[in-house]
Amino acid sequence: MNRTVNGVVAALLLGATTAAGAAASEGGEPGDAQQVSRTIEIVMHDNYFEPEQLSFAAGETVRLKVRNEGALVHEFNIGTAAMHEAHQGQMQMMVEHGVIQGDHLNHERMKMDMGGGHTMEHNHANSLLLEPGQEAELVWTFARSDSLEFACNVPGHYQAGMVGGIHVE
Ligand SMILES: [Cu+2]
Repeated sequence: MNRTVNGVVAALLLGATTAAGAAASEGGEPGDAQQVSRTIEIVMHDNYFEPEQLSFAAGETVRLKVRNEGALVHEFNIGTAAMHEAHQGQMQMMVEHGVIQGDHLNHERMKMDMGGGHTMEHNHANSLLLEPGQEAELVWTFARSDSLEFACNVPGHYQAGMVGGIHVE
């Protein structure tokens, strides 16, 4: 891999770090499991979520239990439309580098050193990346917002309808 490509990847990962930082102020922040008021189950399909809308009270801490019942790798990500768009660039790189391979994740390639201490690992407080059959959860405290969405940013999935509204009041 040449330096130019490394530079592009590092820039994308830095961009993603900024987007995740924005999540803490725009969409809320990782919550304390002791404060959870309820558990919401979300199912991923190819390519939509069930349910398609979520509603929370501002300041509410919930457990979001996400299960992938589709045949493809899917993401669950809390953010604004602009944050999702920025993250889609990074997910595109993960596909181009063989980290996301349709129905599975290549964990070896995830650990690949991209230069500058960056890897292709998908570690974001506001997001889960799941293979078919996998289940995981996020504990999240929602901040008041009128522009939040939950979405899958695997290339093409958001555009195919894998996005839902989050209403926080
Ligand atoms: Cu998806």
